[in-house]
Amino acid sequence: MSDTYEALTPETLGQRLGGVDALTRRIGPDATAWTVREVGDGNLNLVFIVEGTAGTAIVKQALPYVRLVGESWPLPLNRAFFEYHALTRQAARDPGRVPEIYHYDEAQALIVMEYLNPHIILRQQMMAGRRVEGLGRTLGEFCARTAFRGSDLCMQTRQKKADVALFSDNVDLCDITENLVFTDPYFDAEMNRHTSPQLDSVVAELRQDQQLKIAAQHFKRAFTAKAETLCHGDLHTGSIMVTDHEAKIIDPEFAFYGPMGFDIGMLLGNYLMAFFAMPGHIGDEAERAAYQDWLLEVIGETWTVFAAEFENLWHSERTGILYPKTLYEDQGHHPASDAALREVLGEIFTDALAIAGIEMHRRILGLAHIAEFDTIEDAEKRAPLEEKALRLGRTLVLGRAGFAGIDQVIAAARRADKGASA
Ligand code: SR1
Ligand code: MG
Repeated sequence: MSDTYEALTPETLGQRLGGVDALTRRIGPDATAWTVREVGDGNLNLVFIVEGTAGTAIVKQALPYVRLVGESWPLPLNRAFFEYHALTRQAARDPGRVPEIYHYDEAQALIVMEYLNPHIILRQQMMAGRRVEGLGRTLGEFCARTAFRGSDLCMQTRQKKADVALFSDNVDLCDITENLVFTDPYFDAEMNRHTSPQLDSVVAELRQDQQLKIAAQHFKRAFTAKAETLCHGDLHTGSIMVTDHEAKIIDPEFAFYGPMGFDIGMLLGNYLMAFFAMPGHIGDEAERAAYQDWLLEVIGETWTVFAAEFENLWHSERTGILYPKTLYEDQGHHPASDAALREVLGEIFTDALAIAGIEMHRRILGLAHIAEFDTIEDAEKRAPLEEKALRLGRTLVLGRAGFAGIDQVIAAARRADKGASA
């Protein structure tokens, strides 16, 4: 491949990647026999499924602009570099949970990786009312393992600081989050959109809420400055691929060093939005109620497993500079270690709740919406569901410290769904 970047097309891919051994070994050497389909439906990149006589692979290539918006919004190609480095770290920290990488080409901003089949995007699975066995466990473990093992609780400080420096260059993708997630939803920003006029009054109410704006910026400050761990950075249900029995995590191009509650918080926010959107997807009332119950179980399990796995790692892998065992266990101060763990987990929990609420706001008020709501064509039907999510989002952000545990979050979601105040 040349050193000069050029976007691939289904027509050129075979000729351009036909000499890449790592690919031909997996899918077959005769590139003229490959079938190539461009299937990218995300906001940023090209994604090709490449099928050869011996197998299939994914080729993901960054575009020099935001695909969702077009060439008027340039975006650096180096997001492929951060995705590649994040994937290698996640694979080491939670083996088997991210696609295997076959090949990375920095100049072409492309990653050749495992084709997950018959997996589909979790968001689609949820809209179809289908469950995923063990989803909460898998995601809880993934979030705990990546949060803990990427932090100063576990890593050697030199390695961690080098990694913070490496990922600190992911400026442009962080900039997207800083604006689209933490700021734009809370004022009338140019690229925003919402269901109008149905939501106009609730949107005005939220944008008048000065405490909410302070809280959103508080968490933006945490996003920019609380470099606790390597976060996936965009862990919504479109970044998870599933079968009925398995989940894999994809797409960490937004990776950055941030708060340990960031990924799990974004995920909880997306689960909650799926929960509220269900009347738009499952018509039968009993079936819908059962599926919503399952979504709430997943919320409970994701957090419970996160906390349990984090605790397990606290006891077994606390080898970093923070809360060293020399200061606690080695002095016989086990209760202090347990109290410190509770404090850390408590802070992660409140951070996560606030991030969940902010994520719910930005997906309904900002530029990048989610299919659960957007595919409900009737705005009269969509708006009340979005409003429930907006209101619970506000409660999570402002009332974060008042939630004693995940069961109270679940109870608040049920109340909000019934139309009572969250
Ligand atoms: C302009 S990019 C919009 C959103 O898409 C990505 O998946 C991230 O969630 C980002 O915020
Ligand atoms: Mg993505």
